[in-house]
Amino acid sequence: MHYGRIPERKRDTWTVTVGGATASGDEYVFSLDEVTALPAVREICDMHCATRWTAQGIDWGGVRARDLVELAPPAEDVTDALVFAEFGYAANVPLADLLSSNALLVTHRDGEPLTPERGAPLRLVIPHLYTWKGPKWLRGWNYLLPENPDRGFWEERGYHARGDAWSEERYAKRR
Ligand SMILES: Nc1nc2c(c(=O)[nH]1)N[C@H]1C(S)=C(S)[C@@H](COP(=O)(O)O)O[C@H]1N2
Ligand SMILES: [Mo]
Repeated sequence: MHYGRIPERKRDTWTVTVGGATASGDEYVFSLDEVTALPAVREICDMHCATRWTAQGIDWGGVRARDLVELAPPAEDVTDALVFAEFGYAANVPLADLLSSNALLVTHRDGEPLTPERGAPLRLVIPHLYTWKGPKWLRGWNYLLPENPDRGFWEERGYHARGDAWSEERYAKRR
């Protein structure tokens, strides 16, 4: 389930851009081959959508998001990332969650390449966060400094900045 269209862009022209407050100040652009050259990992986990459905035992294959963070490190003060997809979908993800060993840049499901519908060629999966924190058709992220107000698609509409599924962090608190 997602908002909007499914992109048709080809695998060989797909890039992943890491920018915003990087340590070097540079923006990094990776080809899909560079991303998938990172050590392969496979992980079985559940998906929790904030609208209260859960899908159990999904078998994801990909690489660790933290391995890409290592190639494109954030500046010292960075607390969060705005992770974005093709066509403007984006989600706020705390850096600590992006660095968790379970945070995957997924290319496969059940051992097969992702289908376009499921986010091909690349999607972010962070199992302990609500699924809206995992953009399908991932195009990269921007590191955010604490004073940076950039918000994702759902965060802009009142949803939680972290979105931990086990603490049921669906909505941002009103002040
Ligand atoms: N690009 C993009 N990624 C997205 C979304 C979206 O609207 N656009 N929806 C999110 C939400 S709310 C859910 S529940 C899951 C659904 O993933 P599925 O289609 O594999 O079930 O995708 C997430 N990733
Ligand atoms: Mo969702």
